[in-house]
Amino acid sequence: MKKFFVADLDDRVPGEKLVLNGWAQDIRILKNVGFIVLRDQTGLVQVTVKKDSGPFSMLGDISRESVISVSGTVPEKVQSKIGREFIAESISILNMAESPLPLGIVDEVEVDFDTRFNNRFMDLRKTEHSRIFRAKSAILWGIRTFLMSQGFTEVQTPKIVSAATEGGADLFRVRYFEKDAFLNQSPQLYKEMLIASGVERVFEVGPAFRAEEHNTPRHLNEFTSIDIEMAFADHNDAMHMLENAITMGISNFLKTVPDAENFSIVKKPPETPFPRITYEECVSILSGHGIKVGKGEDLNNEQLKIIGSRFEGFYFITHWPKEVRPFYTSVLEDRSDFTKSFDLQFREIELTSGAQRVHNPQILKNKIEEKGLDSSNFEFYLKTFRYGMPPHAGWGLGLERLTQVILNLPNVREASLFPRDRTRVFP
Ligand code: AMO
Repeated sequence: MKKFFVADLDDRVPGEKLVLNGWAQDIRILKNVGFIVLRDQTGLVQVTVKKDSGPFSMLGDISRESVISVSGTVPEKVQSKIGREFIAESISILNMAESPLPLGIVDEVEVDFDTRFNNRFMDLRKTEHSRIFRAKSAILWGIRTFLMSQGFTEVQTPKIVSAATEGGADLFRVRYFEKDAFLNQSPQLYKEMLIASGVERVFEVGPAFRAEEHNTPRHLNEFTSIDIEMAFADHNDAMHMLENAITMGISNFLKTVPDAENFSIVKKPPETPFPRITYEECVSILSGHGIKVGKGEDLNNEQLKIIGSRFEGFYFITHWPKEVRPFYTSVLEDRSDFTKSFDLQFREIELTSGAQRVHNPQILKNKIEEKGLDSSNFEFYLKTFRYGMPPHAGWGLGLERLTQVILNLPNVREASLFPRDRTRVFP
């Protein structure tokens, strides 16, 4: 049905006849001429309706945001502040929008968060909101094509599961016929099991669910996790893969999304390697600020702000203490209190966790139990370690947080189409 987008007008020649479809964002009727600002996913055009043309008399019937189809011609000279113009010959209303609208598209008034997200389909008609998802899609595409080029296979693993991966708390319980099951927090166990299946490099892009009570600008209860796992690799190999994946994601976004460098704070693909700092170096920097971090303690947001202020953009914090890492993380050979793990950070925001994994089944079983989990629930996973499991490493990257930092969005919810948070499971 649709042949041309509004932006295609930029390449058409004067006098050419075509049909444009879209939403009537604004309608103005003067004595001798009328104007419709027509919008589609590529932008805006001023549709000029002359008084002596057929459609002039129907302009008064078109409500804002109605879906219309306009047949007309490309003008000799564009005379519109919008930068694009189209002369209407006939207009048909494909679907009339009700009035008043639940949310204005052109009004400058500040709309509260709940009104926006309760009417998200309308909210996304604003370019400044819809372009976030074009950016997110382009970033993901760049990462995906990079991983494919490195021999990774994209996989899909179950989201209804029987065991926790990131610790026992924060699980959404679901009724699974006569049993209880959970929504998966991470594809962790499955991506590792696939390493045992002989697929040496896998990645997955899928939803992850966390029943976290946090109500912060960084937390969602459902987010998109980009996960990789690679065989015969350590934490350094995984970090290397991550910094290149991020660079390719940003580079694809800047190359393919119109106007990208104007609404992104990242104006060019970051240089690799990203800076690296160890957890112990962070602790000593913080102690220089009079802040004492207890043995094996995680770094909080305020502490990460101090560390983040030392870097321009992305940086890794490596070698976290074993107390703050999950059971599947392997430890340093010479200092077993510390792990072969890393977080990728942008300022104080954590974007990725990753590590080299434990691949010895007995050590893994002990570590599951040390974390207070019941190892019998993990038998399906432990079994895959007993018949030839290579050393392996990987990471999980939150796509909404990555989009948030690249576009400098104040809240991660802006990077989720229909966010799920502590109080919102609608629409
Ligand atoms: P982790 O639990 O650190 O690691 O999660 C990985 C990344 O997922 C994102 N993320 C979130 N994004 C929005 N809201 C949340 N509530 C949320 N929780 C996590 C973050 C985070 O860095 N299995 C490991 C990964 C691995 O080692 O491979 C894991 O899930 O960007």
